[in-house]
Amino acid sequence: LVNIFINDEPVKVDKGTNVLEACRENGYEIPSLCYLKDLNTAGSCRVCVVEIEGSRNLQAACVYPVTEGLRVHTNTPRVRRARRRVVELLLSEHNRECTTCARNLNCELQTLANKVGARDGKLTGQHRHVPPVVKNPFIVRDYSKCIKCRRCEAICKNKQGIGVYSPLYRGYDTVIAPAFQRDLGDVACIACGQCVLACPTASLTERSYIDEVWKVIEDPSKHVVVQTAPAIQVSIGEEFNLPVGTVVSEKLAAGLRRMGFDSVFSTDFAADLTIMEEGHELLERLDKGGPLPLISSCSPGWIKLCEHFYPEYIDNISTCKSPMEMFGALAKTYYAEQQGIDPKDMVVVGVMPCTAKKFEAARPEMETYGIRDVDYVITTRELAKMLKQIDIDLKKLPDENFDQPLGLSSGAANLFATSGGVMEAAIRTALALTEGKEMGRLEFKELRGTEGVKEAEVELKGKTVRLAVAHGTRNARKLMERLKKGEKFDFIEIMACAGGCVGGGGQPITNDPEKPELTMEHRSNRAKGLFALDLGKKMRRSHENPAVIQVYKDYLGKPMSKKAKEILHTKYTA
Ligand code: HC0
Repeated sequence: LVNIFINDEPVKVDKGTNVLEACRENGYEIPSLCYLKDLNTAGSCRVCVVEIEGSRNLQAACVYPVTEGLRVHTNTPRVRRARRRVVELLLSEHNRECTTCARNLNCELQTLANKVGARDGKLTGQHRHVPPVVKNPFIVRDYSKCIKCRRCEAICKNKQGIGVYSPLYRGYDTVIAPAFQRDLGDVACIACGQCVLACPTASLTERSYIDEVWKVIEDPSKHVVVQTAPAIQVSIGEEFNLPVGTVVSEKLAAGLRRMGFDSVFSTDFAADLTIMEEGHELLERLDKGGPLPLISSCSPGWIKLCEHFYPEYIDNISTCKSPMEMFGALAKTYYAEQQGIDPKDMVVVGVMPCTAKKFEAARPEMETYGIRDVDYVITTRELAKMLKQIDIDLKKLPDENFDQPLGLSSGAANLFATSGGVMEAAIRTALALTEGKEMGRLEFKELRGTEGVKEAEVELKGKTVRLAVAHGTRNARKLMERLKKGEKFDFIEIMACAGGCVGGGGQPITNDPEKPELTMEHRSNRAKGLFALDLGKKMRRSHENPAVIQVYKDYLGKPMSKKAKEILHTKYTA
């Protein structure tokens, strides 16, 4: 520990920490815009300036290390004036359409301007008025709102291990963008949206489909089916001031019904279906000797990573469509047939914690018998906005069930949204199927938790099967490099975002400069809600789901049947 003085108060802080962290730990809410703990310490925004005794200039607290006896002053008139001026300068070139902005009331710059009392009277610089770039189906870039904090660059490079952003040009003309300022859809971006989570303003936002979804809901000629991903039930509560990880499945069903969706289902049902298909695919590949390892296919960011960086492993990816796509395909075939609805009049909307799901829904591979599987994907944030638009406070809604049959799910399905969950669900079923009886073991703690790459072994059909789980593409790349060096695994789960889908780029964004939503702690708290859901269910294995059993009986025959392959499987080409 190191002894320092903050505003003349003696405190002990960890050696190696910076002044910003030291102050925050001791109750001083030093503002920041560019700083992200362990990810971005550029010291570029200068809003965290403090006075350090013995130093002539004000210092950026985020890059100033603590040393024995250091004396810091956080609230002198000079500090207050400087912070206010810095924010006013940022505002002087910022597109200040705050009232109509996607991040209105949830913008760190807006909050900070209010906090430091910025009024911007005299500083009317050259505002940027370039229209937002709306070229791809997942992320919109608005350069007129970029404050060049470079958090997007830091998270993409340092956390995801990709690095599509860098600063281009100089001075006022500087932009943080992909090389040659190409669109994110034209570079190796995997659409994960972690940059959207990190952006303090609305310079990066999801491509919103709110208006399109209201339009189809209002169209009486359309039967609009909504499916919500497993992660939504433990995260949307945050948008309504509920504690992180609060399970709101039943209120979610009630809210969606009140929005006017014709059928209110859950992607979790299709997660169970995925286990049936992927479990059988694994057993088939183990029997036939490959291609192994089988690698999970539900995370579209991971698929994109594989296509860009590891095309030689495309055949290892499971041919199963993701649960979201399986759901859409089944809704427009089986369910449409059951209900006597022309699939052309059915619209499937996915509510996902993920921006890459918007990309996935638009992929040419994702259609069945010439009809698109999923028509629109909206994020957790977009759904919360829509609910608020119609005056719904989610926490005050009554509990209602999802519609049947595509709304029923096992505890295993709920786990899909957490890292290791797909693997745990698959192993539960694979063990039970190969042993010919229900196996006692349900929980695989070695596949849970925050470790970047997790490994385990199970005995399947008298064979030792090596399993690996990676989350966050930086960790995924480490695992893929091990494969390239010749390490052997049989089954791998990869999720593009740290923590799995609970940490997706479409999840709630706080206005807290410490960005808790980027931390594993926050994401693990969301996952706790899913583990509790699983634990509370009688039905904890996917193959026990009676709705899934019925679909096979009525329609698909058996897993990996010709029909199942036509509807539920696909093939990627790099
Ligand atoms: Fe996921 Fe999924 S678990 S990818 O994270 O597999 O987005 O929540 O919906 O499709 O089920 C996201 C979450 C899904 C899919 C499921 C899988």
